[in-house]
Amino acid sequence: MNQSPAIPSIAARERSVESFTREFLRELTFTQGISLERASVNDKYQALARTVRAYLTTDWLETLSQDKSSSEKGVAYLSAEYLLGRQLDNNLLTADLEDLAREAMQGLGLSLDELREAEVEPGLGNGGLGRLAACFIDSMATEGVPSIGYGIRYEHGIFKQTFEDGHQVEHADNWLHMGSPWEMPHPEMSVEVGFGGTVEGYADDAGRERRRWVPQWNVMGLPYTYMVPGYRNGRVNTLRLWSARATQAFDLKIFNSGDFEDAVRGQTRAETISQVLYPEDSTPQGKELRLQQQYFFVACSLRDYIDQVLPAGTDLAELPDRITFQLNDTHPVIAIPELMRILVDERGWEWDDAWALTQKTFAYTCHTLLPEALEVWPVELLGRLLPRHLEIIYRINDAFLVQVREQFPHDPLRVRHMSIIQEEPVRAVRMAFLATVTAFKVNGVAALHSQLLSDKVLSDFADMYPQKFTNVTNGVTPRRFVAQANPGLSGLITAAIGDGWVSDLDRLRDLEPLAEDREFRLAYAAIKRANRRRFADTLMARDGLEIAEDGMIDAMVKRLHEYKRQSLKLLHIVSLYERIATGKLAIEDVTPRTFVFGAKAAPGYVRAKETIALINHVGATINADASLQGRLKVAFPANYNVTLAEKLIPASDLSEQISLAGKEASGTGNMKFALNGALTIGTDDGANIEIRELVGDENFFLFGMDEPQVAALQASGYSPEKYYAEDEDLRNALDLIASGRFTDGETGGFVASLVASLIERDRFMALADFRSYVDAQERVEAAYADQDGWTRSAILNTARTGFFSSDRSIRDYLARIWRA
Ligand code: NBG
Repeated sequence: MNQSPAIPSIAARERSVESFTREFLRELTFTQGISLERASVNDKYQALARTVRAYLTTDWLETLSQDKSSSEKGVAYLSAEYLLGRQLDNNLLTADLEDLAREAMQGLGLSLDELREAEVEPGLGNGGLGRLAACFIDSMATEGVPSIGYGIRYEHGIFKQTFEDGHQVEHADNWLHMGSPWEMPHPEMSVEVGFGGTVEGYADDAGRERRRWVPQWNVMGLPYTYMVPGYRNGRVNTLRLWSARATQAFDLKIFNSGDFEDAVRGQTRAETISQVLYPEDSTPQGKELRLQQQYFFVACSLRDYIDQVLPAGTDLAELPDRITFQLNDTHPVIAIPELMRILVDERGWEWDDAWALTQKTFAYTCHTLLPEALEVWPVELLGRLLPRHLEIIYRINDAFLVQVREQFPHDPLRVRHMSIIQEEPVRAVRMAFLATVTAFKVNGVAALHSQLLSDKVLSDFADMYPQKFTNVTNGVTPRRFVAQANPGLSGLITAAIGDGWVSDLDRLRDLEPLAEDREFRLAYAAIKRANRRRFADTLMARDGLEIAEDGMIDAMVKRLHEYKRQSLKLLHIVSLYERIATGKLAIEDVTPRTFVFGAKAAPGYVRAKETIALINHVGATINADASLQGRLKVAFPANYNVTLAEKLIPASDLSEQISLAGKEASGTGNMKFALNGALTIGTDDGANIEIRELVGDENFFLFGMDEPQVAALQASGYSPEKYYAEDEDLRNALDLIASGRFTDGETGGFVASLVASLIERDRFMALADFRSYVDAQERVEAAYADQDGWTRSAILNTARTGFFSSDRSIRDYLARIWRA
């Protein structure tokens, strides 16, 4: 056998402070060209990050070569978003380098904590879906799954948010302007991707009718590799993000003729593709550039997988035994016709063989229940940008509809409902249907969600292919969201039950008896307080916001969306304020609380932006009211992101998960809060249901209608006016907002439009659930009055939610989908 030269290693042999220091200085001096004396904080952070990266590299290279020679089936996770958060802390933790790095930095007179604050988080995702992808790649590495994540290296991630007079203002997120030390460009692995043009028919040598796509323009996909270390297990997987470049920097002929702008036009068009992340979550915008992004990254990824990851010469017929392409929502679904095109047009396969293989290769995860969130692409646009792919989709649909007619012979309506092509209001391709028809498995992301997918959203498909549908409840990585974010709690847990929980979160169960141990409760409560101080310091440093020394931290952090019902939370706060102001409630009887909001609104989502403005105005009024000082406070730090979440979640007492039942597919913030010992006030929605089942009714504040009740109310005709008329507190709260009390007397504009939309339409039934919510908040106050009892419940939340580790999600994916 051919022995390849050993991969150079600084890892196992040289885990000493001296060699770490030497590596660090080498990076600073020779890679970055700066001396320690003259280096800025950012320079030192970059050198430190590169040093840590160097320690990971050996294992990464070994993982690559090991996976190449192994026949174990792997996973390619296709996702348009990865909301990674900061990398340094996480890599120090997983590679077990924290102590070494701290000592080495100390030896040089540097502070590790100061350097880690210099990292700009890569915000390459909008919210839950992108953060889930980041948790999943972490867990795939920890669970030892040979896998590769594919996505887009957006030049600009999710926008930076500031407030002006309470209104959201968006700024470009220039996260790369100081360079990213974690990525490695691999230009030699660039891939060319075509767009536009025409399709030609021709006869091949054997006289067979063939089709050939002749694109009109091309771009290059340049891969950037990120390493994804498993938790102290020697595996380091790959995340490969694509950046779009022009195939030709500029047209020399045009340039020489003097038209400089025209000469670089092609370059601009190409590089626009990976310029910016679309900031819409849950409501896709159907823009041409978005489709370009989607096709760009999946075309690069399939090509990369086939040419670089598969051992050379592998017969593509082996594909389903080698890999599953997991489609993270509909964003990468155009990969389906792309694989068909590669097989049929480029490799000369027969259609039926290609289709059989494609159906065994893709699996699809759906992340929504909102009908408006299911992506459709107008036929006109798809045909212009990807003419051959449209032909392929038509052919898939024709064959599929024949099958539907065979199975349901007297049901023309069903055929119409199930067609991959919708006719109204414009002819368009329903990407979720294309994914469902093709994939060998379709999963929802929490038990209720998966059930509603088969019963409602995709019920026709579930009738036809019942065996395709399955559930995998989401999870979160315990490395980032407990071990790293909450070192105090981690230390306490490890002292009590050992450190096995970090990669086997079910072990948290062993904490249960300690809920009855007074010493343990005191220690747990002390950690909460310390986390709270740390969060308060962060808010002061970051936003100049001051919060009270004690009292409850009540947090609602998530994207701003009507279905999530930030407005219901706001009505509760306004109602409290109104009842205190009018003497119905004595301030001494109200639990001191800091209401924390964190939320970005999609820039074009007017109602969501109005809600942000109103929250800020109500907050300003409450915070300025001397009689409420030290009792009630509203904190809405701008630009909520993963970095802030890591400080807020461990400090929180109450977690607000108050979506209208049947609308939140899962939620994952809910899991992070519960693990860190915040009690949930929530509806019977998404993964809240599973949280409540696990922690027990007595440790969870349930309120509101359940999904069948919502459906029944909808069917009987929902009238928000009725609730407004009948509930005095609700009416007073809405009237107070409408009166301009929070908006300097301004009663028109966004105030009027928000109030009217709630009273007249209230699409997500906030008014219907108001009374039940306020009652539940009273139960919260009563429970909180018994601090020791509250801590007991908090401990039980931690002890009983190990199920929500993303390691468990990945094991479920393996058992139910990837190795089923
Ligand atoms: C979101 C859901 C959340 C869910 C995450 C991750 C989209 C389209 N969906 O409820 O709204 O937790 O996906 O599955 O962003």
